[in-house]
Amino acid sequence: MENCLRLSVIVQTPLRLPRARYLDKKTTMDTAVASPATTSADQHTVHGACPHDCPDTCALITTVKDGVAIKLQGNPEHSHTAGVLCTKVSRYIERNNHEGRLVQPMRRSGPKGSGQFEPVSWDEALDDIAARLKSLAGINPETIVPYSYAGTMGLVQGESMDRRFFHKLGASLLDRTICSTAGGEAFGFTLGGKVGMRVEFFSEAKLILIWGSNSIASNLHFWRHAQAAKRAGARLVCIDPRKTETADKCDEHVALLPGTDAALALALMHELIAHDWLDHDYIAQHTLGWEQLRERALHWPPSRAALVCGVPESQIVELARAYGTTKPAAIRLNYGMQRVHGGGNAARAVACLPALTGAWRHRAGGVLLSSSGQYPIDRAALQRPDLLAGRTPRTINMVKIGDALLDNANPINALVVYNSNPVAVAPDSGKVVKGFEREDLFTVVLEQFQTDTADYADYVLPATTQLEHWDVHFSYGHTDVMLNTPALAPRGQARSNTWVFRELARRMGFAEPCFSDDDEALVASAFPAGSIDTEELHAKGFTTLALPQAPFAHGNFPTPSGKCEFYSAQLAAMGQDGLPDHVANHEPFGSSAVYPLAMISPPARNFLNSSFVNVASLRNIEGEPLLEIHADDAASRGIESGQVVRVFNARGEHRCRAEVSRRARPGVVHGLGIWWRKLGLDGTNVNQLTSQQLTDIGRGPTFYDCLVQVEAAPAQEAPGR
Ligand SMILES: Nc1nc2c(c(=O)[nH]1)N[C@H]1C(S)=C(S)[C@@H](COP(=O)(O)OP(=O)(O)OC[C@H]3O[C@@H](n4cnc5c(=O)[nH]c(N)nc54)[C@H](O)[C@@H]3O)O[C@H]1N2
Ligand SMILES: Nc1nc2c(c(=O)[nH]1)N[C@H]1C(S)=C(S)[C@@H](COP(=O)(O)OP(=O)(O)OC[C@H]3O[C@@H](n4cnc5c(=O)[nH]c(N)nc54)[C@H](O)[C@@H]3O)O[C@H]1N2
Ligand code: SF4
Ligand SMILES: [Mo]
Repeated sequence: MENCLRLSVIVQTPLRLPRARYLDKKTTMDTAVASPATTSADQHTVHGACPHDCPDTCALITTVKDGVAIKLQGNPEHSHTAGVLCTKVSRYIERNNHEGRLVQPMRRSGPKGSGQFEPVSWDEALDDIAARLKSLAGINPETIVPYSYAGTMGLVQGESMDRRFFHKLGASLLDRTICSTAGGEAFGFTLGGKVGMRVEFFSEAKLILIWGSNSIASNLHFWRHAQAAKRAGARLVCIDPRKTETADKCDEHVALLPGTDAALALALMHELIAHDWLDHDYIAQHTLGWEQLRERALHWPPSRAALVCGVPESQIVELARAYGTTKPAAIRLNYGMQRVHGGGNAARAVACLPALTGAWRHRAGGVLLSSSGQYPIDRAALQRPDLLAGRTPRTINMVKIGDALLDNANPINALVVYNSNPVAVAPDSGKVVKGFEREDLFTVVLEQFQTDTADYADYVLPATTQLEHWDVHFSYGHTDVMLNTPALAPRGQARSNTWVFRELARRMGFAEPCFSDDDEALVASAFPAGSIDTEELHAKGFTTLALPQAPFAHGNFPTPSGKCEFYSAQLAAMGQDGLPDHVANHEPFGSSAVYPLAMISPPARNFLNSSFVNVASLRNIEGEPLLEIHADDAASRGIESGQVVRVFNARGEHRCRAEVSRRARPGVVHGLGIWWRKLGLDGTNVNQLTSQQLTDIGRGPTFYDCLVQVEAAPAQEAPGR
């Protein structure tokens, strides 16, 4: 490994991050390591899959010449990708070759969070980590906590050897709730799972409600189908507090207040009932709880919902007419609308709509939140929960990591972070940072880059990227299985997550044969034999699941009753309302004179959560952390575009640039995310303001249920950049 030799010369003194440049700028790749898709004398292409947390899960083709990636493009043969990648992943080679890539294991050499590290060998790092974990596990393994999310969505690098390791150890379990559990579980209680329309049939719909989704930014390949529908005469309606780039391109924009979607959905039901735009036969045969839901919906005339949602009554009436009278009508729901207290109920209310009108009868009718429940993934084989051997460790909710790290009664003594950047992405960062600062907390971070979280590590272990490791992927926006074959040798001393957990397992003395499975064996075990076309997967890099075109045309919902459950006995048994209802925000708009503005923090188009924030060409497009604010709210505070503002509430304060924007409605401000704290104006990001409160269903985060006040920062305090 010539790279490592060169590095050991370069990296002699303790490192000061993030400013120090600790990597050689020129990237030297070794030879390609895997079977190519096509080959010529010195150049070949390799099939891959985009690993990012995005519904599109694109098929990639990497062209490799002399061991160096020279081109990355979308696979034109994969119909969902259609040869097109988003701006972010078009820059994946830039990200891969980035001078900030971590290429050497490092040990902390200064105070926590100072970003001071010294290089160590893999053996030294792994021996010490294993020894520390062993000694903690000897007292109580539950004091050890894994923290991971969807930095890669891959089944192998995201949820295989890592889970086996922590199961065998008996570590605390992590409730991975930070994104989708409110809506996901709500769909489970209503439709029976993360199931719904096939994305490709949206192109045949005549009405599409794009609900809580900025599709152009975060679901580009769905947007292609919506555009095709529009060209064929469909009407597109965007339901979103923010006038997004997607709303700009729709026929209609319903700019409701955050957290009021259930009220809107119930008012739509009210109108469907009042005008008898109902499919009585479908309701009778394939739904449960119609009489109760009818009763509930009749309490929500549009006039009432208009007050709650902060939109004109006439707009609700018109939307209901369009939904009740246009066939086929499709709803693209996304997770943006469920990051509030009532997110679960809201998703349930929306999930009921297509059964009322019988929209499911047509393949271009229904609703899609996530398609991931349709994959026959063998998670027991990948994750081996049997290694718990009857133990039932406590579960930590990842949303509440701030509180959990500061809980002295139930201490966390070691945290192993991978595929996630919690210091930037978890809510209530003031507490998260305080937790990570604990001198008595042993923190290991597996990362590709020196993130905000890596700054607090005791050991930073350099991770491979998607171009450098094996994986196999499901998708939550389409229904193909995707294979990722490594195109390049790992950069420097970077190693895959699976390699690290295999090595740790060996050092811990875990003797089960499953700890020796290599990555290709893990790929092979992800789907039960015969459930997918493995030959096609390996030949083309993708294979399509065999699924019906209109999944619920004849009912057959995967619920306990086999029907669309308007009324859920399961929820009622949990002490919850069995019917969907409007559940007010934890911090309802208008409830506080001190914090009169509702803040949402949706994704910036050129970042993917906190990934890509360090890629200069993309960061330059986004500029700086921004707060979009309506002209009236700005004027009453004497704020002008470009000015630095203080955004604050009882949890904290964050400074950023104001942009007086037509995208904001009165009363709602948008702090686009998710910036790295250390690249922001004052070393914070929007999560300094968000809370650790949970959703009604699914124990999810409430990032968009957050009241703040905004004021101009005194001129002398405005930091330059
Ligand atoms: N470019 C880019 N793409 C991404 C991501 C990214 O960060 N950047 N994130 C990825 C991830 S992690 C996910 S989970 C998926 C889905 O990602 P989501 O986070 O759901 O992203 P969006 O589709 O942008 O949807 C958020 C939209 O919901 C709106 N919204 C906020 N509050 C409410 C509300 O109360 N009601 C309604 N109706 N709308 C509301 C926001 O203004 C925003 O436009 O996308 C993925 N794709
Ligand atoms: N305010 C606010 N906060 C939010 C949201 C919001 O809308 N507003 N959205 C929330 C949502 S929906 C989500 S999903 C979460 C996302 O939060 P995270 O899942 O933490 O996502 P990222 O910020 O992209 O961080 C993923 C990290 O994994 C690393 N990584 C990628 N691949 C690998 C690998 O193979 N190995 C290892 N070891 N590391 C790898 C990347 O370098 C990156 O730093 O954030 C949530 N936080
Ligand atoms: S981030 Fe999404 S749109 Fe971009 S390449 Fe990956 S899967 Fe495709
Ligand atoms: Mo997410």
